[in-house]
Amino acid sequence: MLNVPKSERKHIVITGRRNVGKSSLVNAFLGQDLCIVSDVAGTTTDPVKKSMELLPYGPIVIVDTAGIDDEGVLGEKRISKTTKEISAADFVIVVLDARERIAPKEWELLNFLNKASIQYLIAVNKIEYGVSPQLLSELKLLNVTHFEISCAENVGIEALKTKVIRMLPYESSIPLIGDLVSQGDVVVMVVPIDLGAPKGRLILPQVQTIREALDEDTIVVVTKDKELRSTLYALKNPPDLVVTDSQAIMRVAADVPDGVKLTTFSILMARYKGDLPLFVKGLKAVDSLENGDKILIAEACTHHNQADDIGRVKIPRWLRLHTKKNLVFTVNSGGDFPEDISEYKLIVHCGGCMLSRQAMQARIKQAMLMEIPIVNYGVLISYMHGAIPRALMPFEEVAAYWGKENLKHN
Ligand SMILES: Nc1nc2c(ncn2[C@@H]2O[C@H](COP(=O)(O)OP(=O)(O)OP(=O)(O)O)[C@@H](O)[C@H]2O)c(=O)[nH]1
Ligand code: SF4
Ligand SMILES: [Mg+2]
Repeated sequence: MLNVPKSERKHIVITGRRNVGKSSLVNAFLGQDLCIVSDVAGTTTDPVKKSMELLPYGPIVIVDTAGIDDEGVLGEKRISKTTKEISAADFVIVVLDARERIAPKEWELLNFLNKASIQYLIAVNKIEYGVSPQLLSELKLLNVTHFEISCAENVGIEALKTKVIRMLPYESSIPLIGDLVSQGDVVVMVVPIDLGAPKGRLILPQVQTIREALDEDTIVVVTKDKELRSTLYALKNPPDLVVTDSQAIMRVAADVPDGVKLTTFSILMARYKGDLPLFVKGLKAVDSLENGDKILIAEACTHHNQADDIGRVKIPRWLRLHTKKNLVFTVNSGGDFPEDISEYKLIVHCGGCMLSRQAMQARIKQAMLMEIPIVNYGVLISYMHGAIPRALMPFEEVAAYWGKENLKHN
């Protein structure tokens, strides 16, 4: 299990008010005293993560957090760290004190979990003191799964674990390309080697797509955009699928025969890490942008900036040209996503190849909660180049949605 990277394990986050027994529950889950437990409210200050094997489910990460009712400036910082962990969680356990009714902060938390569609259950702890009848009736009204436990007396922990295992999201490993191809298919991958390409290697989405296509026993032909025509000419039959770098989409679309499925690495990534239908929906916002609107360009890593950098130069230029509006761009790069995104009218995210799916999903969730449209580089570039219907062709449902919406510039 040590071979399973942290980013690919399900994250179970334990949350609740201070002193309710969150750290005690983490220890009970682990069967060891890893987290500090004390009757001083606010003992846990930073998230504590521990990898473990939750049998028979498999490897998970369990996350202890600071209380959601922490106070003062430091308290607020701790709460915002906790919120971040919760947003990125695959599953949340909300710990309540059996003796008390649901407090306002706990109602807020439950509303947040419901709004963000995060799976959770409630653990009512310290039941040896008796369970408050008011709490029980509130829980009944809420209609949420709850478990009565005592960490001190190790009561209900095994049943809670079993329930968590049953409720943990089904591991749907979304393929990059696997479901679009079959054994023996010929897949042409177009990889321009220009100034923007890294020296001596291909970028991660290209490598991953090639590998997955090979795993599906397809015949992979890798070529540059310049040689695409001769490549197609050299093949006995038209290929079953062509995947290109987004920036070459128009040139490539002109060379690939009409009936042949064509898409981009970035659109494959949008589906794999992000949410392709949501990004396509996000395109609606592009044509309603106004002068002075703020756009967040989010890059998940801090790569070396090129003279004609895609996020800093090309996308702002194309968006200004496309909308004919004077837009204001902010670039956020690296592992941290801004906590406050309320000022933006649109988020344009990179492919997120360095992010775990879960972290990418947390960013998407944040945008959805704030009702801010979000797109990714590839989807937006294809749209601005008029290539969206073509690049969505392999994804029937999304293509149908696009067709139905009858968006402008289509
Ligand atoms: N009686 C009883 N005490 C418990 C139980 N679970 C935890 N405690 C006690 O409650 C106190 C708080 O426990 P913690 O696990 O530190 O609580 P926490 O929610 O992590 O608290 P913070 O880190 O301060 O937010 C400690 O004194 C624990 O021993 C339980 O089931 N029954
Ligand atoms: S994480 Fe984003 S910015 Fe960094 S290389 Fe991947 S796609 Fe590009
Ligand atoms: Mg604690």
